[in-house]
Amino acid sequence: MPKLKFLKAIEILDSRGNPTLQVTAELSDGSRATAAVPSGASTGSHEALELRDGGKRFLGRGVQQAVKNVNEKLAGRLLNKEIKDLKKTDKAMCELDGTANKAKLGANAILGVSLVLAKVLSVSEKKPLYQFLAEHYGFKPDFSKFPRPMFNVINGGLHADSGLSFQEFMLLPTQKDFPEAVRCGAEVFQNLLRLLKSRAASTLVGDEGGFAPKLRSNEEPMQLLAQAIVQAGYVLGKDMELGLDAASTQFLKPNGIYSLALEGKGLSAEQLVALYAEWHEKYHLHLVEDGLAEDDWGNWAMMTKTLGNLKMRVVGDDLFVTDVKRLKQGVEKKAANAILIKVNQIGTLSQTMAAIKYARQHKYQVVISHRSGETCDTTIADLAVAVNADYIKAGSLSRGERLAKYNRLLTIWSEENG
Ligand code: 2PG
Ligand code: MG
Repeated sequence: MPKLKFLKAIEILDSRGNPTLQVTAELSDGSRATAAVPSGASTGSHEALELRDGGKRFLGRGVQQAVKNVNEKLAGRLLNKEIKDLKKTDKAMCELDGTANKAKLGANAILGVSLVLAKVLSVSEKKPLYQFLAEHYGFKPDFSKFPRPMFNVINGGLHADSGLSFQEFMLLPTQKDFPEAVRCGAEVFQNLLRLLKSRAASTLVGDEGGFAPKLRSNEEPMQLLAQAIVQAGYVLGKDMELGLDAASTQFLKPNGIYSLALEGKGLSAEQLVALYAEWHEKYHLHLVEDGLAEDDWGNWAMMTKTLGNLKMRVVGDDLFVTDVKRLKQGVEKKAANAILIKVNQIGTLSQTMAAIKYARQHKYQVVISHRSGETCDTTIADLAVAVNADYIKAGSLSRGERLAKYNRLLTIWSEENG
């Protein structure tokens, strides 16, 4: 068994120009790999802690302390040790941290090491990362069933200054063939560009590569998507459905009312759920993520009952934060029927896998997701294939850090089905 001979983190920049960690590892057999850590903007308050330096450097967002924690504390614990069981190494890092939310060493520090150790072991075993991950964590991928992409082509909320309360308006192609699904999404994206140009609306993109025009209402993006789909020669409801990440914690007011700024009106949880149901009828809205706020458990059950009856996916992101403990609560309360998985919400790959397994056991659908602050690291594409995820959400069809994930999936597809 190879030993860990080299482990080094440095500070790099993510897609928003904010610092994040890149970690490189080398084993005694010469295998070498590098991984980078993503970062969110609309973060759930129950996520593991992302360690930032504060102070003047990078407006307080530096990660020098997290880098130091990798290079001194985590390297001190792992160097010259055999690396073979990732559950053990992840556990060792969590124990060294000793806090419930990785506050001492930083979830960004721990995740960087967790990811790079998986990558370097896959190199050592001469296996593609997705195959290594599947075997290591006991999944049996079915390569004929690739995750369905969720293309976030109109950006709002904290990801753009479009003024939209809802954060992500997504295209969900129905094609089973992954390259066809990508083509369909890309064609609609290009038609959306034309449509916006014809209306003299802005075609600048937001954090996740979706357009961010200033619109009059939160419904207008749904109308635009429906139109772009027709213009591209596709049929809404047949070739394509729609998805929405409301990220609603961001517009919940202390009085329990969800405030839609563009419309100048506030909605109760029941009214918001009724709106999703209406959009299901009108626009084939198939999936709603964080349709209600992260601690609104009681209303989540009401939402899942209502939308679940329409066969819609009700996805918990900030609600579950990739944490088995919160997911267990969700299963007990029948709060949702799908979970969004983000590796940095929990901070190790092994805990991420545990959440995915628990979700599967309880018939929850699994969505593997990027963060709004990304790098060109493509680990989540391999992860999605390894666990046979139902969906993958990696942003729009522009911006290199988003396309890196879809292009990696196209590569895996061609290796396995080509
Ligand atoms: C989300 C994500 C990713 P962020 O809310 O699902 O799209 O955004 O990374 O800003 O939390
Ligand atoms: Mg979300």
